Amino acid sequence: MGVYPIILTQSKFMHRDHLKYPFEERGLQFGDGVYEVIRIYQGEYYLFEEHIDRLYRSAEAIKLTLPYSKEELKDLLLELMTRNKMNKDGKLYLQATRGSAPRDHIFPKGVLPNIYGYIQELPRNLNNLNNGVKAITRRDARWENCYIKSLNLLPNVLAKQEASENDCYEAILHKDGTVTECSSSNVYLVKNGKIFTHPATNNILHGCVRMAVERFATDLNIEFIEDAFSVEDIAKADELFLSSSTSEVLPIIQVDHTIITDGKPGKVTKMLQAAYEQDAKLTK
Ligand code: PSZ
Repeated sequence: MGVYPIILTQSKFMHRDHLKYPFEERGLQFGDGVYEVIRIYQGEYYLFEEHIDRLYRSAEAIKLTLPYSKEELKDLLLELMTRNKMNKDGKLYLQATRGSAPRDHIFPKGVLPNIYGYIQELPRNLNNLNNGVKAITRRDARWENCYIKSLNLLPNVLAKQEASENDCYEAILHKDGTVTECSSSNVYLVKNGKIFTHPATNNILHGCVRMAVERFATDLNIEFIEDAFSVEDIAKADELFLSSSTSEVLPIIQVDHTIITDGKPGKVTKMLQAAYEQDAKLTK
């Protein structure tokens, strides 16, 4: 799906073909930066505030000062949408790095962050949403600060690649048997009508859709319990699902060789999907 031609760099707009990246750039050389992916429905950002807040939290956690206020950034991102005349379903990718400077681990002085953002078309994957997806389990080999949405994604990339090589959509990650999250989504287990998921500690990314799922569960009078489940618990689960900005609320119907219940999306998962569609003002 195509990237729209006008991109945001620093505080300016330009054609994507004109973007030049310096030879020495801290995002490229150190992964020294943070990013966000925001879902777009019909030309409007979904969970906009939540994503902007998280970007600033991530930036602060790596001691990166963004050169504008949240309001200024939101205005720039809205302008990016209108400049591209974007009115479809899609996503925004936005990253901020510690800038361009001679390669040195120590932070450069007096250097502004490099920022770029672009939008891309992305239709909803109704087939996955309706039928569910398969997952593998893998050891969570990441660092201790997974709440930071950092550009360092190598363990995530390797886990997702293994999932793909096993004809699966996601890799469910675990630390000593305790499930944390997936390579690029949060994961939940449903048992006896209750939702279980890893608490929002430093070991997981605090998903914006995860926050929304908690809100939907509360509205639906479904218990949302921030208590981690184990890889062993998966075999006894009634339902399993994951969430992310691009995946939405997505049923998981098989994990490794275990089929979850009858291999079909479960009742609670479907209720949350319906709540999501209502919240995001979607029509199927
Ligand atoms: O397009 C994509 O591939 C996307 S869009 C969002 C993600 C991937 N991932 C976000 C993410 C993540 O990377 C990890 C490790 N855990 C959870 C999530 C879900 O975060 P939200 O709900 O904010 O998208």
